[in-house]
Amino acid sequence: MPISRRLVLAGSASLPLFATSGGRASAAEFTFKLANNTPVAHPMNVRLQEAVERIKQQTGGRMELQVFPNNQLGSDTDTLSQLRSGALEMFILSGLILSTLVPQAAINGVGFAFKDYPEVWRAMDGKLGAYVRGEIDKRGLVGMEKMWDNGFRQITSSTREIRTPEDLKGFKVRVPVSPMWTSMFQAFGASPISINFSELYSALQTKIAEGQENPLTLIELSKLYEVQKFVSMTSHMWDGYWLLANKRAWQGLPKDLQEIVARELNRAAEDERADLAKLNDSVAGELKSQGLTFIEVDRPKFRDALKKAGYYATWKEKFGPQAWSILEGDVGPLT
Ligand code: X2X
Repeated sequence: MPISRRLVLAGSASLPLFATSGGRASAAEFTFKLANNTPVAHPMNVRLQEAVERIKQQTGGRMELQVFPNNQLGSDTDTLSQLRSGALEMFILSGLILSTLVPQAAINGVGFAFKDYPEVWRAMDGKLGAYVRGEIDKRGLVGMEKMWDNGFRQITSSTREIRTPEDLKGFKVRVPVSPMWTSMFQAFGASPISINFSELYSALQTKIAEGQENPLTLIELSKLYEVQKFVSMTSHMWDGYWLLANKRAWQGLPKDLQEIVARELNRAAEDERADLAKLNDSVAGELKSQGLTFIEVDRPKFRDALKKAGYYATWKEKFGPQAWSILEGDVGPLT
């Protein structure tokens, strides 16, 4: 295992989830592996584990899901390849990273598009989500109906304090591997570096990147506060995860099992959303006590900077009129 991954894993307090089901022969008729990038203690993995139990019970043991959290099967980029080839049956992946395969899946990441969670869920549980799922389907994958929350993203730094868009000029910021992220931080005049989440902690520790951006919950659970000093509350985009299945694997499941698996995973996603909504209220206090300095910013100024740089015009063009009008139908005019 590369050193950087060992560091990330050493940062998580618990054992891998699959330890509970591994190490013995499975009696199940169907076994799916399900990967994700969040730490074991993240509500995603807590709620997945509950869904695993419910699915096992409701299928009378015919269906077993084995959960691999924390990028245990590899970086997000590698894991997406495994999902496409069928080496892996299920993967929970940010729509923005998925956009390297399904370009329209980046649409929820348009900067400052959503003002709050009610607006997010109305869109993603409604027309916009259905539209993206249709695009996912065209690429040989299946997207479950309910997205999982990652959150509104905030910028952290170990060097400078980001207070205004100008402070981002030349800022060496790690971004996930996705054109949407690179383009946004280029529009701010920063120097974005694409790095997978599995390499993030060490990239910050060794100062390959000065900063990064993630929701507060992940900053806490991945212990990024150990290697960062400041957090600027930009909420510059909302990021969520699609629960994806390899289409051949999914179609190989009998209909009754498909129904149970989809229902229970969708229910787990809704539970995870509620967990994160609660955590949002408490996690800032914890991060402060761990030494992170919070900076409140004037968000419209950041949005104006993107507008001036032509960011919205570029993405309107890339997504095309159909997708853009669905998004604007949910959030109001963007350009
Ligand atoms: O890679 C990230 O920063 C993360 C964990 O937030 C995503 O999955 C996009």
